[in-house]
This record gives sequence, C-alpha cells and structure tokens, in this order.
Amino acid sequence: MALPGLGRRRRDAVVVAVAVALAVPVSAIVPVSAAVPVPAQAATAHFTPNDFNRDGRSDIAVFRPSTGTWYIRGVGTSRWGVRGDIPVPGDHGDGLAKIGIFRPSTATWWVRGSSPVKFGRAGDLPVQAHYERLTEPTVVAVFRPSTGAWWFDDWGLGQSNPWQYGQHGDVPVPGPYAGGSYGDNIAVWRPSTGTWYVDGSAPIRYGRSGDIPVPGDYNGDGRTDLAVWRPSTGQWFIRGRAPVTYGVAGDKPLRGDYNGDHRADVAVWRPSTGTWYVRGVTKIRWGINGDVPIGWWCAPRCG
Ligand SMILES: [Ca+2]
Ligand SMILES: [Ca+2]
Ligand SMILES: [Ca+2]
Repeated sequence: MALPGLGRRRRDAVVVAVAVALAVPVSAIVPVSAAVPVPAQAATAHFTPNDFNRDGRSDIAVFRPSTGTWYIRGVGTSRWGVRGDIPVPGDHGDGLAKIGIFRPSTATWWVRGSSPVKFGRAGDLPVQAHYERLTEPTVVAVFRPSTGAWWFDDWGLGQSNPWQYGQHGDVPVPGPYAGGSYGDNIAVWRPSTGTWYVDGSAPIRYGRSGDIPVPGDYNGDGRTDLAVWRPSTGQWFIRGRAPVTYGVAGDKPLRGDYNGDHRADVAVWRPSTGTWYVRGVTKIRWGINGDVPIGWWCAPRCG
C-alpha cells in the first residue's frame, strides 16, 4: 500500500544502497556460489513477531511494569521502561525484534538502538508496523481513538497528514492482509457490529461485540486471516476453520509463531499463574500476575 509522504523514504533507501554497493572494493565481492543463503524470512516475506534472537520463533517474554524489566526467555533480562509505559517491540526490517516502549505521558517512543522519538499524544494507541514492506523498519505510528485518525512518523521528519480510517471505538488491527511482500495494511475492527475494515478490501463481518480481534496468518499462506477470541467461552474463531476452544475468561490471547512453522499459533497467557499455553507447542510458566506478556493483542489496543 502507499502512504502519503512515505514514498520518499523508499527512494532514499535505494540511493543509499547504490552508494554503498559502489563503494565496495571489487576484491570484496563474494562469488554467488559462496553467498550466504537468503534467510527464509526474506525469501517468503514472512514476519515472525517478537523474535528477539532471530531464530524464526516468537519468544516468550514479559514486561514487568513495577520495575520496568523485560524478561525474554532464552535471551536475557533488560531494564527498559517504567510503570505506565506500553511495550512496543520494533525491528529495523531485519526480523530481529528490538525492545521498545511508548510512554503515553510524554508521547515518546524509546526503541533500543534508535534515538527517542516524540510522536503522538497521550491517549493515542501505538500501532507501529511494517507499513512499507516487511523488510523495511517498522514505522512509528499511532491511532487516535477519539477521531479514528492514523498518524505516521515520516522518518523523524515530522508528522505526515493523518490518514482517516475508522471511527471512535474501533480497534486498530494492522497486518499483511494482502500478503507479506506488500507490508502491513491499515485495518480496524468495529466491536459494535463485528465488522473488519481492511484498507483496499470490502468490509467483512466476523465476530461480535465482546470478542477480541486476534488476526494472524494461521494457515501460513502469507496473508493475515480474520480471527477473534471470545473470552466468555474461550473459543477461537479463525475464518475458514472450525472453532477451537483454547483458554478461559481472564486469559490474554497472544500473537506469535512459537514453533517457527510460519503459521500463527493459538496461544494465551494466564495472569493468575503466569502460564503460557501455546496450542500443540508448549505450556510453560513465565512471568507473574501484573506482567504484560509480549504479544498480547490488547496491549493496548482494546483497553
Ligand atoms: Ca526467537
Ligand atoms: Ca493466511
Ligand atoms: Ca506456529
């Protein structure tokens, strides 16, 4: 999809790439036969969310607001953020997730490895995503619930014009609905009618009030599938599939591919015991009540 003002970024990136290529001495050019294999992620334009060690699997991780500590299983522990911050993992287009937070009180984004960015305002919902391509860095962006406007940071050059898509009460659910190579589409889910509005597509009703939208690529075809989780019954409704019951009221549904098969997994985190349940993959305790599981769909999009 094309966003106003973002085209320049891609052209700049191309210019930089050409300049770098020309500067490489001939002797440093690697023969094709010896070239490093293209990572599967780049070849299929598949993006694994929250993959902090780039092994192709989403990582089990929590943010503890009381101490501002990230606990990433198999990766490490980091202090990053304070109480009230919203975890907003980003990546630089290489598939390696970076820990990051959005601080509503000052509307500042702090992503490790990047300079802090002041963008948005209190009350905005962070909706950082790959709006250009999956192989481009995540774009800092916010959804303003009061107006249904989307704001995108144009590479730190100031705010672009808002993109009106949705209305008050909608839940922003960006994702690669058209296929990964095109990047993430702007999208909202309207709880009052259970309607999905994906930019470039006709509206579709799927789910109902009280559901939590959990879109993801559950069948591995590279396109995001419409899906909702119903807390009252623990049912997952994934469009084109039979419903599956997994989780109970109070659980937090998760977004991730925890076994690296390029299919989103059905998964929940149970606050009372700090247990991760990933259907057909694992069950493990990680985190304590009060933590924010990384990958939770509602952090902070549905209140
Ligand atoms: Ca990983
Ligand atoms: Ca799919
Ligand atoms: Ca999977």
